[in-house]
Amino acid sequence: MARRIGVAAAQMGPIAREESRQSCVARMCEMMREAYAKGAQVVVFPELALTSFFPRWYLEDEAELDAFYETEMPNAAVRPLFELAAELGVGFYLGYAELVREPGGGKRRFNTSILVDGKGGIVGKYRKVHLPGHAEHEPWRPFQHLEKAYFEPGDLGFPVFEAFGGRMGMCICNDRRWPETYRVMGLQGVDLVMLGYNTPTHNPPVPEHDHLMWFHNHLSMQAGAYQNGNWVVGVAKAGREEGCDLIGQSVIVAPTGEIVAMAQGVDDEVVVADCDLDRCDEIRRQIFDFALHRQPQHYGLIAAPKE
Ligand code: ING
Repeated sequence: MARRIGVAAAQMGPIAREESRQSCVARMCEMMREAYAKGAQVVVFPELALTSFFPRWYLEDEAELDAFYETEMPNAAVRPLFELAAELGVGFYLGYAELVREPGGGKRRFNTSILVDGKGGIVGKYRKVHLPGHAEHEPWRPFQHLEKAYFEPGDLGFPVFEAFGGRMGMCICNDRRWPETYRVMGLQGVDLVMLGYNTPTHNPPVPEHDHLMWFHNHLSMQAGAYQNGNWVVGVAKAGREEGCDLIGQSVIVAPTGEIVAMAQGVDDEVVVADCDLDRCDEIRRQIFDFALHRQPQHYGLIAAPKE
């Protein structure tokens, strides 16, 4: 019996700096209902889906920065989404900024995603490993990309979780550009990788590549799908957000690397595909049969320490 699962990419349009979490959650609940009506059992929302993409701003005041993070999950603002998930029997991926208060008074900050099942329970958690951008204020830029200042690299690795009848993995935005991300999950037999992204149409250090942002977005996810034989669902926060244009083109990618569904606009938009998880075997039993073909004795450099 094929392991089929209805998957929705719930792309979000801009989130204003002053927009409340309640407003974002209401938008996501509306999209979850639409996804459910279209046959989805799991809905993927973007990276940092509860607030505007705040790493674009240099924030000197710690209290102002802290206001963009969640200190508990779920919490009052997000609970309606968890309750709707349980009501409809629909799971979801949610990206958000996580603030961990340490016993000694310290704070740890992560760019985080969770996987919630159709009963409204958290079944998986991931913290973004590959942090792009810069750690210091760089006034020359039309907008900042201060993820290296506002988050620390994830400390959970790339785990894979049993849910929705298969093996589910997560990553976040820049992670999707790194082959190691998909391979570590592929070696754990992942069937479906979910990810959200906030990707500006303009990359200040390399403006000559701006016209390639859409191509590199899909190239990365299609390669990750094909080279590991898994589905990939990549979901944008899109549109002109606080003066910064973000790419859309959220997609659902089959293990063959084919794009089977794509968002058309740059606002809130739900696209759904019927994903047969057994299609992973078309790839994993053939060209990328890891047991049969991999030669790890030659791959050591990939995991060698940087220094
Ligand atoms: N955003 C971007 C991304 O990886 C970026 C950062 C933009 C990297 C342009 C390279 C080029 O899609 C996040 N949030 O990682």
